[in-house]
Amino acid sequence: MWQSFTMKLLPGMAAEYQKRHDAIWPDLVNLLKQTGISEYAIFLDEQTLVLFAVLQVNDPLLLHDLPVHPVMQRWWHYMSDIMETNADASPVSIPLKPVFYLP
Ligand code: RM4
Repeated sequence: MWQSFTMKLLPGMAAEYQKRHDAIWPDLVNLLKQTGISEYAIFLDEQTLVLFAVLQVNDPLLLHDLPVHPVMQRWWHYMSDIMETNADASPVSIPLKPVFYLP
């Protein structure tokens, strides 16, 4: 099933955000794949700095343990200087409601 959410980039960080994702850690890719995630894409609204994320996940329950995994924690801390984050360094994230799908 599809999951979608927004995050927020800090001003002036678009190039750095792109660079870090171009060099995404193989460990993190493995973790996301093992969690059943595929077709994960993130788009940037350059006007508002809203990051729109969309991904496919086999079983959303598997996402439960992702936030506490050491690799995820390390990535979130690494990204926390260029994104809006919560106190635990996770990105401020707003889940989006599905309203239309054309298969
Ligand atoms: C994002 C953010 C998300 C992560 C992706 C790969 O910038 O940290 O939580 O899933 O990177």
